[in-house]
Amino acid sequence: MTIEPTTTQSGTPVASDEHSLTVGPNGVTALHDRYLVEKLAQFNRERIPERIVHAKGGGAHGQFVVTGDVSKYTRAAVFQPGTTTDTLQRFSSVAGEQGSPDTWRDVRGFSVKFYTSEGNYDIVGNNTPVFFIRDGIKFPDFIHSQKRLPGSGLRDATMQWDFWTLSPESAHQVTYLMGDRGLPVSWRTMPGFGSHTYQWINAAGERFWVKYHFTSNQGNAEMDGPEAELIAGADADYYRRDLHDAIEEGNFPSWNVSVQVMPYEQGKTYRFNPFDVTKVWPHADFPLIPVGTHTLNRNPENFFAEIEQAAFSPANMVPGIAASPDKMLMARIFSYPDAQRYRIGTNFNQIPINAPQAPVNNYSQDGAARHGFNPPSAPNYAPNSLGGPVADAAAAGEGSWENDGSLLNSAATLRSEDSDFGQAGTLYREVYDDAAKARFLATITGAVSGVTRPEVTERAIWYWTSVDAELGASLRSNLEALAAAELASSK
Ligand code: HDE
Repeated sequence: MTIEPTTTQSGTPVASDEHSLTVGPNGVTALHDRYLVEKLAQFNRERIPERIVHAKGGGAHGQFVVTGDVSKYTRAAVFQPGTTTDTLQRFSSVAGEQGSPDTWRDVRGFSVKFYTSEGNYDIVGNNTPVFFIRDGIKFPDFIHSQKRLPGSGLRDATMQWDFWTLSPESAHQVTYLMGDRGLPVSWRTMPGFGSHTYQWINAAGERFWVKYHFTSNQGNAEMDGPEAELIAGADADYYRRDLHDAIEEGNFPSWNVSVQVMPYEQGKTYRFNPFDVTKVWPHADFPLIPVGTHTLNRNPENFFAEIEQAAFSPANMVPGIAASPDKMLMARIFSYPDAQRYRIGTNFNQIPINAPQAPVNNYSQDGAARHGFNPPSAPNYAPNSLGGPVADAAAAGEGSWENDGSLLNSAATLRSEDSDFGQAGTLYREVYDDAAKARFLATITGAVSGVTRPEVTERAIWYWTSVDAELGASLRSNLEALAAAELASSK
């Protein structure tokens, strides 16, 4: 084996890996020790900003194979029968920072990048089908309330419940979060959802509304609170390790991908707002239609290059797939590329993990750390008469929907079955069995007992009473019993 000499970043050999350049063996350090300076300076710049949300995660490469036929709903190449597409998937926790334990109760991110022949398509979803809020303007406030107090830097149950109970549209998602879904056994054993309603457009230009579902072939499995806490202390990287080891052993996790499809016109008249991300669509009305299978089969070789620098974005859409009138989705389409320009840099799409397999043709140029350039003969403006790329609305295949009305800041018009608490109550009463209900009550009792302002506690009891009257009453009596026990022990 030939051992290469260590070099500076500019490729010149250096004198020592271990001793800096000094005046005599005991003397002062020379500032012109360019390797020492470069090494320390480079080290100081190893970290890029962590994601403002979903900071802790892990992921792997995979493949998506279309096994069904949804060509009558979308012309997207990635979903045509028999197509195989390379993918990258990242899983994450929402609120914790990079080093936070994987098994803290949280919603889990479920992001998939499809390197399609028509450019990158990303589904950036969660392991729950709904979200806490329905307008993106509330997102920074929501996240502030779930992260840390600005003064003490501590997490705070009072602000979490203050925000949630003043934002009752959160009830459905908090019912998922405080239920078993909040503590999966692994990323492999949880489902994924696109959560939002998206638009699909077929080859004839007909439009549909769709929701994505990823069903784990490993089954769904969850752990209970005490087990999760033990693991949080023993192995903060529990999920990351599980995924890595499974793939190393050739035990490739997979998910069946399906969609619910709503005819375009029905979107206008359906009994509740089908674009509200706090709602699920009943399967009885919109059964799952199989699309394909997504399998993870290759670990990253370099975590920073392939997972940390990965930029997933709901703005990455392909012909035949478009947005919907979901205000959250529209805000996200701005927010993700913005976060990525800040976190990774202007030219983040040129970084290998984000670069599409499809050709990139446009007139953008320059910017920090750009390394892909058009040939000198290529024009750098449009329109031009030099044969440069020309935008083509038909090729873009973008979606559309009817809009009217004057500009205003307002909630969406309510339909007959729009309610903040209805689906949360159904989830609690009809999906959770008795054991799950008991765990749920114990979890919310523990969480609400951390609230220090009585009016917030009272509002939390109102919130859960609105989800289910019996549940609210049990929460009240549990909290009263806890308070009495505390009083007795302090005497
Ligand atoms: Fe995100 N979210 N989000 N989010 N989100 C980010 O993007 C944001 C929302 C989700 O594995 C950020 O590149 C806004 C819903 C996942 O790299 C940021 C709103 C859903 C990931 C951002 C939402 C998600 C993110 C952080 C309200 C599920 C991790 C850095 C309109 C359907 C992606 C970044 C990965 C990451 C903003 C709401 C899922 C800041 C403004 C709803 C899985 O841009």
